Amino acid sequence: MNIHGDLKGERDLLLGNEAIARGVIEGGVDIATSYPGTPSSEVMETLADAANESDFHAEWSTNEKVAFDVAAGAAIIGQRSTTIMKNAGLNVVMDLFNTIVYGGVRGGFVIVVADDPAAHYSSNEQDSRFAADWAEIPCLEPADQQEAKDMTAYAFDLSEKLELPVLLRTVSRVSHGMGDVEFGDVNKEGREPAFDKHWGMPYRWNVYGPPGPVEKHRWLKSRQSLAAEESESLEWNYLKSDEGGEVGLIASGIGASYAREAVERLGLEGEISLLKLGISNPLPKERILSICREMERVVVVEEGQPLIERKVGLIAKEEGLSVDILGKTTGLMEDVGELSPDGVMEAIGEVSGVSVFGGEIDESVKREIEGLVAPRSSTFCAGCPHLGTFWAVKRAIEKTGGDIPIVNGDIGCYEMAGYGVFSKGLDTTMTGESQKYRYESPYELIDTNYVMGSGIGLMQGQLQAGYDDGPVIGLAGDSTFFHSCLPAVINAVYNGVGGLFIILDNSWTAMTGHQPSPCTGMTARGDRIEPYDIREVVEALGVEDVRAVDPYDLDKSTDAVVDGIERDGQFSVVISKRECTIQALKADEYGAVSMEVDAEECVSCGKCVELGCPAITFKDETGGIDWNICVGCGLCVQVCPTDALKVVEG
Ligand SMILES: Cc1ncc(C[n+]2csc(CCOP(=O)(O)OP(=O)(O)O)c2C)c(N)n1
Repeated sequence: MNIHGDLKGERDLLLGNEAIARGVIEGGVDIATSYPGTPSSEVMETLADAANESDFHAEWSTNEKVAFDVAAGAAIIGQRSTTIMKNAGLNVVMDLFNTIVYGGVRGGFVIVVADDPAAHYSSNEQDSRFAADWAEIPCLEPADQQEAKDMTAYAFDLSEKLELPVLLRTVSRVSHGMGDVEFGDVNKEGREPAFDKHWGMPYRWNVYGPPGPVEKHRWLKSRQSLAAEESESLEWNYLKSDEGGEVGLIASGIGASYAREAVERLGLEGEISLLKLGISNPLPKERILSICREMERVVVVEEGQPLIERKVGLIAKEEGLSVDILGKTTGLMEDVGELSPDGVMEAIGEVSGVSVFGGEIDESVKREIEGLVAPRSSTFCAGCPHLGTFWAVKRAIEKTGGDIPIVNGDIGCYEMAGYGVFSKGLDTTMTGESQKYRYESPYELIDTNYVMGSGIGLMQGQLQAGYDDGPVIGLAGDSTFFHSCLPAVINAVYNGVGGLFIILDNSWTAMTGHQPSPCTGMTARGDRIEPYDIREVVEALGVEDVRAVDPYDLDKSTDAVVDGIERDGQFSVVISKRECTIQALKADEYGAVSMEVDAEECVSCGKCVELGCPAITFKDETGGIDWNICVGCGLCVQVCPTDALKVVEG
């Protein structure tokens, strides 16, 4: 996709994230940083491609905090910068995010956050718009792909005008939806980096320098009236008003697209007033009042928690208006999960007294489709090295006496070892004792999992608290290791805790679409560099007990995990290293092999199925192989207790 250069007036069908990337380019960006995370990753993927042709720096940073700090550093010296992250990434940047605003920025600084209502790809459904309120900075919310591009480009101007970072909040349906986008001008103003220590305020870029944080907070407050003026005249806030109606709509972001569609489907065009908002902070108070003064009931449609709804309620109350503000706080719409066009239509229909018939038709189609599609969860790929690691962990736990292990997982492809898709009849009785559960598939192995880098810390807490009913393990992938495990490894060494930490090094940030990790040996722009060797890093951090194994060698991997578990009281690390199968296949690293199943030898024990490889089939009580996806890794051969499975070269 060519999105760089002078394309003014041309149109293309773009993914929302590509549109944002084009907006970044039109905004005249100098520095763009990101850490991968669905649904935001395509923004940097698109920018990294364009950066080779254009004059700006683009990088995948080690984590979102580093990405944020790098971009902020450039903005302080007058460069236009952007940093892009998924919802969870915003939690990682919170410290500087909430503090840089005390002196603001000189070059436009645009923070792009892709939220994920309905948690399609995320650990939570957080509504990142609240962060903009918290930090007292503007938050723009595009309703479609065109707005995504236009608002991104404008956000740089707004940021420079206010001397504050601007948050652009997108959601999965905008980022991953496609729309027709008309390109605009590229801002070609060359900006030379320049540093002025006392730019408009003494010690502008040093929050502790006089006049200190409180006065700098006062400065931040002083920017709010200018932000409010901008909001009042923002071109993406507009009112389509109906003089005589009783019901009004206030809708923001993707909610505005659904609301417009609902009005059309309900045949209410020209009969209902709609205030479409493109900003959640600060709100255009006068525009809001103009609709609230006229209407008896106002429905607020927004993606996420009822942030605008509550603010509108307050604005109306302060003004002494008797209008009813309806939405998620009143139960008209659910405030978990994501909005849907049908759901918004039902809500508007209910308040307007218009019956909704489209919903029933959709339900029957849905049921028909559900009947046709087999229910499936995500699965490991055939030949995934993580399968070998998990088999080794399972065997090692059994070998070391079983007990009641705690396997603290983390975020990456390996998290599937906690999806529990085949779990049946779980007993959830609450007792005060540790409970032992049998597990049959690798999808039941991970016991705790929350956010990136937390597994190794949880492990240390359990050990420091004296857990001794079984082995305690933490695990993480290579990208996650560099993202947020390094301080926790130092913590383990320094505080003398035990536990086994397994690093599943497949050399890529695989789960988010194979972006490079520091182990890949490649930058965002495709330049080759020396990859990090995790063993060297871990040893340099002071870990004495380190083993590196190939997860395709199940015996050695199991022995390494057993050794790690048996190092009672000593922190040990096992690095399970083999390149992600998908990348290895691309590089043609697998020779031609085939697998044989000897039906005579197969005793139908099902062990091969337990491995969890999707290439294993089990038909007519005999293990078998799906030749279309098998890569000939040989893991199942090692698992089969009767030698019924064999790899045949050639
Ligand atoms: C704070 C945060 N940033 C980004 C993500 C998106 N994300 C999910 S898994 C993952 C890392 C996967 O890489 P790795 O740990 O190497 O495991 P792999 O998928 O390669 O097995 C990332 C970046 C996230 N969940 N949280």
